[in-house]
Parts: sequence; C-alpha cells; structure tokens
Amino acid sequence: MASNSLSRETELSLAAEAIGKAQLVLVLLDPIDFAGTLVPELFRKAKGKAAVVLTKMDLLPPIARHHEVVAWVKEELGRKGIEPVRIFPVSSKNGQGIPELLSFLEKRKAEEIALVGATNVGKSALLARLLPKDAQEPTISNLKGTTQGLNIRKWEHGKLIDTPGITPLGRLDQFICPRCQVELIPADPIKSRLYQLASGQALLFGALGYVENLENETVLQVYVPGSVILHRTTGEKAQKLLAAKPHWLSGSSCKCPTGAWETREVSVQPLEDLAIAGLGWLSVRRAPASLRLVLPQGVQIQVRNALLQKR
Ligand SMILES: Nc1nc2c(ncn2[C@@H]2O[C@H](COP(=O)(O)OP(=O)(O)OP(=O)(O)O)[C@@H](O)[C@H]2O)c(=O)[nH]1
Ligand SMILES: [Mg+2]
Repeated sequence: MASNSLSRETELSLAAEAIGKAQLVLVLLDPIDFAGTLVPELFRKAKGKAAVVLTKMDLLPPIARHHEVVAWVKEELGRKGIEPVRIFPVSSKNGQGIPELLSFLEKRKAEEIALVGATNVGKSALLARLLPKDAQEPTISNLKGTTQGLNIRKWEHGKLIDTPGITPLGRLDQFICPRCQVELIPADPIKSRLYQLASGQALLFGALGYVENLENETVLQVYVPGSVILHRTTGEKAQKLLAAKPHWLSGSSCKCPTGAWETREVSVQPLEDLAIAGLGWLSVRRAPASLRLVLPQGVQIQVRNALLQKR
C-alpha cells in the first residue's frame, strides 16, 4: 500500500545509494509526461552509466512513431546537457521493446543494474517484466510512492535494484487528492482533441485550470487524459467555473485543488507544445498563439518543440 511517506531527500538518497552500487542505471521517463517525470538530479548522479527507458509507450497516441519519439527525447535531453548511453522505448503493459532492452542488458554484462525515476513512472512494472515469469512480482500500483525502500532482486545476469520514485517538483498531482490523482492516470492511449478558440475564449481542463486565447483565433490540439472534461467558454466564465467546481466539470463531487491559482502568459509558435507537468500538453499547429494559463500555483510548464510530428 502506498503511503508516500518518504521525504524527497530520502527518495534521492536511496536512489543515489542504488546508483552508487550499480554499473548501469536505467533512468525511466514517461514520454506522455516528460516534464513531470524528468528528474535531472538522477542523471547528474548516474553520469556516464545512464541509459533511458521510455515507459508506457502504449499510452502515446497511435500516430506516434517510436523512432521519432526517441529522437525527440534525445534532443530534449541534449539541450539540458544530458547524454544517455542509449534510449529504449518500451511498454511494460504489452511487452513492446522489452526484448531489445533485455538484449542490451545481457550484452552490457553489468553485475548490478539500478532502476530509478519519478514516482509512478513504471519502475516496478519494468522490474516485473525483466524478471523471469515465475519470479515473485514486485508491488505495482497506480498510487505514487509504492516502493518504499531498495528492492534488490537476483536475476540470471546479476542483480536488479528497484528504488522508490522521486517526487518531481511542480507536477499537477501534488495539488490534488489521491482519488483525483488516480483519475488522472490514463487507462488508454491519449487521444488528441482539437479546439478552435476565438480571441477571449478559454478551454477548461475540468476543474484543474484553463487556457485562454488572448489574440487571434487559434487552433489547439489538446493531449490530456480522457478522464479530463474539456469545456470551451469565455475567460471570464472560466474563472467563475474554477471557483464553483460544478460536478459536471470536475467529474466528481471533489473540490480539489483548493490552493491558490497562478496565472502566466505564454507565446507558443506553430510546431511547438505547451507542456503542463502531470497533465499533458497543448500543441499549436497553425499561427503563433498568445495564451493565458491558469493552474494551481507551482505547477511546472514548458514550451518545447512538438513531441508529435505534423502528418
Ligand atoms: N499503460 C501502462 N501503464 C503502466 C506501464 N508501466 C507501469 N504502468 C502503470 O503505472 C502505474 C505505476 O507503476 P509502478 O511500476 O508501480 O511505478 P513505480 O515507478 O514503481 O512507482 P513508485 O514505486 O511509486 O515510485 C501502475 O498503475 C502501472 O500499472 C506501461 O508500460 N503502460
Ligand atoms: Mg515502485
């Protein structure tokens, strides 16, 4: 049962301990929440022996081409001075990419391999995939903070070390209750939803925040979990609805998030995304967009090159 009781400092020091023991470190990242699962400290600690595993590839929209996603991740990491030895796209759910990863691990002959990454990124699910089928399954759960200590497991090539996840800074799930956090985890591949917004129109992400278009008409391709109710309205009404949090908008009787809101203005160019850590991203396809974003205070946002190519 996840209690999420470790402090971030303890999470980082346990990951550092595992990294210190290991000759190879698998740093897990979730491409549908790249901003919300990237923990740069892990790459600093694992310098020179970090390979990236892109998890939950089954949740990307079907139009995503895996080699393009890998190239995009390589570029994004490169911009931060991070150069992993390899990048493997996998799905622990359907087994995609696991044979390629296994064959790399066998060739590397690392006696100890550490699995590190943000909470809920899928470390224990990957461990279960790497272990033989008859091995005892590690605990896998949609509640973050499930693995609470180092879990060292023997396998035919040495040892695999599962670690507690690192709580990322500024991910939307920190601002909502555990039940709403679970609701935010996509069960199926993310589908893009297309919205045309006139100047002054806004799009609510359930009761979690909204984006308002400040200038010329714009078209946004919205990639957020299917459980998030999208509602188009005016900027003024959006503010009122966020305060009232009606059931039809939030999808539940829950009133979270209850803290302060933060308003930011951002310009996004065509073929760029606006990523919201823990929620998803908005892609701007035609003309530059001038947007006002209202989210719980402290949620990390990022303007970046588009993850998915235009087709
Ligand atoms: N769709 C999909 N879900 C996955 C995949 N890998 C993991 N999950 C789900 O993601 C959630 C978290 O998985 P875990 O393996 O427990 O994550 P973790 O990184 O060990 O989490 P902590 O121990 O809390 O740090 C669970 O609900 C898993 O079923 C995957 O490849 N595809
Ligand atoms: Mg775990």
